Amino acid sequence: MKKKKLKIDACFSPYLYPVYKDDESIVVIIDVLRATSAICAAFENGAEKIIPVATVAEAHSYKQKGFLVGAERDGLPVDGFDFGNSPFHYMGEHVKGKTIVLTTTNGTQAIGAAKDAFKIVIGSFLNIDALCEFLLNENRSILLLCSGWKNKFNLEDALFAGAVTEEILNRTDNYEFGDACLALKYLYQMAKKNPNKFLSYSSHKERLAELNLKEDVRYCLTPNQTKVIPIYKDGALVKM
Ligand code: 3SL
Repeated sequence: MKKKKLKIDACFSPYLYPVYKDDESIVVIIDVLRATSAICAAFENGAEKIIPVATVAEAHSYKQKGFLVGAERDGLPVDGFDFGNSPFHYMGEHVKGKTIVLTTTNGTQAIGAAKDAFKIVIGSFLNIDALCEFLLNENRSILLLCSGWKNKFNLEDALFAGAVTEEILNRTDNYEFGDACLALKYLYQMAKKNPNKFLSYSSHKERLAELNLKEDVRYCLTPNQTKVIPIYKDGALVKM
C-alpha cells in the first residue's frame, strides 16, 4: 500500500489562518522583517523566555509589573518601553537570563492567531538550516504561517517560506505540497541569487529603509546566525 504523504503548505497572512489550520501541523511563524529575526537574536543572546502579547495595553501592564518589554508599531519603537523590534536591541548582556515581553504590528499577532496549534516554532533566515533540520526530523505536516503586513501578503515572509519549501523538497519526497507553497518555491528560485536585490521594491523593505533601518534588513536576510529554534509553550516562547 502507498504510504500517505505528509502535507506542507503556506498561509499568506494571519487573517487566512483559520482557512489553513488543522490539528496536526507544526506551524512555523514567519516575520522575517523583523519580529521573528528579533526573537531568534534574543534567544541567541541568552534570553530565557519571550511572552508575545497582542496589544500595547497588555505590554504596558507587564511593564508596570517590572518586566523588560519590547514594543513596536509601524516599524517604530513605542515610547515608554525598553526595546523596539530591531534584532540589535536584543543583543548583549542585558537580555541574558531575562524574560522579555514583546508586542509587534504583525509577528506577535501571527503567534496569537496560531496559539492553539499542535506545535508552534519561530522561523527566520537567521535560523533557517536548524529549523529545516528540526522540521525534517519531526516528520509531521507543516504550515508556514507568514505574518505579512496588517493581514496583507508581503514579499519577504513569502520568500522565506519558499526557501524552507525548497529545502524540504530537496531533502525528502515525503511531502505533498499545497499550491501556495509551490508558488513560493518558484518565487524563491527567482530570488535566491540575490534576495536583497529581489526585495528592493518590497513595501516593508522600503518602509524600513525610510526609517534608516537598512542595517536591520541586511542582518535579517543573513542566513544561519544561530541554531536556536524558539518554540511556543504555555503562552511563552522558550528555546527548544
Ligand atoms: O510587525 C512586526 O512584527 C514587525 O516585525 C514589523 S517591523 O519590522 O518592526 O516594522
